[in-house]
Amino acid sequence: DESKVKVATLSDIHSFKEYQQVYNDIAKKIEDEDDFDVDGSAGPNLVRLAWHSAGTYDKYDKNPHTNGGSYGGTMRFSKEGGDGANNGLAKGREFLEPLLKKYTWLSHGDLWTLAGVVAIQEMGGPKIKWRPGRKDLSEEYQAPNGKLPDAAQGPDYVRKFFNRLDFTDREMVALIGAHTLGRCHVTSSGYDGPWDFAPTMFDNGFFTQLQKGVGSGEGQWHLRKWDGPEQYEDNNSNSLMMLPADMALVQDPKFKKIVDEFAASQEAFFNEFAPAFQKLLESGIHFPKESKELVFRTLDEQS
Ligand code: ZEM
Repeated sequence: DESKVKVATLSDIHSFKEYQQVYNDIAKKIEDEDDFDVDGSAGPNLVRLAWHSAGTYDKYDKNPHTNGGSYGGTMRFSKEGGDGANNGLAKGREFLEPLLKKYTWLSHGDLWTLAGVVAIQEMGGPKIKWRPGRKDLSEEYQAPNGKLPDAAQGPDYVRKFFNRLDFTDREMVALIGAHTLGRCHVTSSGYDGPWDFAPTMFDNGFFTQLQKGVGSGEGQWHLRKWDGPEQYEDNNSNSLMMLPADMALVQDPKFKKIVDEFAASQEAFFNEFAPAFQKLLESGIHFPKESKELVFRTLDEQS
């Protein structure tokens, strides 16, 4: 049954030093390959890879074959990897492939979640506690398609979606704050553009932009006129974007209060985000009591 399959296996776990070495290799590769995407860094793609590997989890589904989560690294198979929501992530998976060759003991789930942690920390984000022990599962464990969120939806959908993953309002608002990173690619999602002006910096920029809301004044948001999917564009530069599901966070009064708090205080955002991201990456996995939370040093801290 469920409680016996997705268990972090302490016997296969390596030393902190070895995981820090994997961390460093990923961080250096991000630094070296600075033409990965329009904005340079592979970091945003790797954060999205970590999130999509985990965000399939369904707490209401007790069947380990279908209830998703990052444990089994099943996005490597064609059904889950081919879910439209995962368009663009093959690039991140290929980027990480050499690490699997070098560290043959590392599972896909551990690698992809660790890479998300590396990317966030190296781009200036908070320290994320991380635990190893995921194991590759066979293709019978692929999450069904359609388990990742629909960007065209509003507040009720967003709340219900993240309740399925067991998150509170504060946690879900904080998690979506990861849209401070990266951009939408027409070729992947059909949407277009970045959310803030520093897409390779993990800060509270998503909230300071979003807070301005929809309207006609300076710095506010209007619907973009184009033949792509419905998205918002900012009045000042016409170069930033918001998804309908982002705008949901200022349409719902409970969400809006939290957006205001995170826009006013990056520290409040980081304090909420770090444990929520750890929880996301550990969704549906049973960690034995003795499993240690690892906190990695950034490349800067080691130099
Ligand atoms: Zn995203 N996200 N996301 N997200 N996301 C995109 C890109 C990125 C939603 C969504 O539809 C989209 C979370 C939540 C939600 C990142 C991290 C996290 C894109 C653009 C879309 C359409 C993909 C493309 O075209 O390349 C929706 C509807 C969400 C919830 C309601 C959470 C939670 C995240 C992490 C904690 C990141 C980093 C990107 C940028 C990727 C890149 O390649 O630049």
